[in-house]
Amino acid sequence: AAPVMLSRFRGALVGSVLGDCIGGEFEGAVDVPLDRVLQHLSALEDETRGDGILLYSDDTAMMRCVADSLLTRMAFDERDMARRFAKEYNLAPDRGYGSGVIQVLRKLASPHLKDVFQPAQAQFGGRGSFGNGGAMRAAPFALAFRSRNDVRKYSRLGAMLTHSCSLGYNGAMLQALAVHLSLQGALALPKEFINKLISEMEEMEKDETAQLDAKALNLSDFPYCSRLHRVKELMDRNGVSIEEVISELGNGIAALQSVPTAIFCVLHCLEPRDGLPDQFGGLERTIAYSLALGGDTDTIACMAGAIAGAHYGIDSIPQSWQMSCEGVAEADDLAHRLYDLYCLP
Ligand code: 8NA
Ligand code: MG
Ligand code: MG
Repeated sequence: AAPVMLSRFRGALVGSVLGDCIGGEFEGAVDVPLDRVLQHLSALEDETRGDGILLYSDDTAMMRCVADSLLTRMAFDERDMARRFAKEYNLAPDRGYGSGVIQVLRKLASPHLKDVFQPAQAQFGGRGSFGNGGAMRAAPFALAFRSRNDVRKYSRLGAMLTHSCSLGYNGAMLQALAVHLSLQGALALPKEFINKLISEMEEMEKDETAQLDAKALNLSDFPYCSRLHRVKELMDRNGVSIEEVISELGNGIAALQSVPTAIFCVLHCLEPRDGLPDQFGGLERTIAYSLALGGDTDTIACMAGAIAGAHYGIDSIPQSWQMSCEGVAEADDLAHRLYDLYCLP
């Protein structure tokens, strides 16, 4: 089983980087025809293409900070992780960070800061960010910790360094748990996979803070659970259109409008789909489909890529795609090292 698990670890982090790099092309686009997606993807196979390597964005920059911190400290250390976020932002501020999170990253750079969770709590009039920036970087938590309890606990805390609204950190936990289950092969039974995630989120959304945040934002109670129920309905429906997926699940920068969407992309693409090339494997289908939804394409493809990569493994990822994206070798190295950490007795 060991080589299978290593392949899944590598698939998760490389899949995440590919989604970010390849998805960047359509970030913020309202309407992305499938033709354009397939054109963009087939250009990756052309070694003579002129426009060079596809760069990664904030999603990968922060994911690397999470992985580096967990590896160096061999545990979750909030001060170390916060310092890495701040330092990375300072070195490369133009990676496409959300306009709110930049203020947090600047405050985290201060050596006088006592409580590293405080800057995030001050965001948006004290409500905290509900953006998907905690979720986009959550995959390494699933690779660093064996116990599901630890994955829950530390993915939540890791997200709270920038996203203190429960919609933000609960989205990050959902993403980490989806990767955790996928690493264990749980996508072999898709119905059970989604049911497990629903019962996980039921526990989290019982929380009083989660209930209050949902009310304050005019959302129904148990917002993640209700989205995941919609995912389940869409899984059962034949010939579901892109428009339906966007209107039922969303494609935006809020975690609530993108984490369940990414999970749906993975589930929907477990089988061949009309409009996607027959020669595509599941990971290629998942990334193509995520891009065709438009909206926050880099982040949705990054999250879907991590979950799908954990399921299909590194060998499912075309070499030409890997060679077209910045940061793939580094992500692969982090995955190897996280695997060694995971295997420690
Ligand atoms: P963030 O914490 O700055 O949140 C992103 C945005 O969500 C904010 O700038 C606000 O507009 C809005 N927002 C979040 N919380 C609240 C709130 N409580 N009240 C009102 N508005 C709120 O950044 P992040 O780290 O969560 O990043 C999220 C996304 O932004 C990522 O996808 C990242 O790639 C980036 N990004 C997205 C686009 C795009 O067009 N989709 C463009 C550039 C950057
Ligand atoms: Mg980004
Ligand atoms: Mg994005």
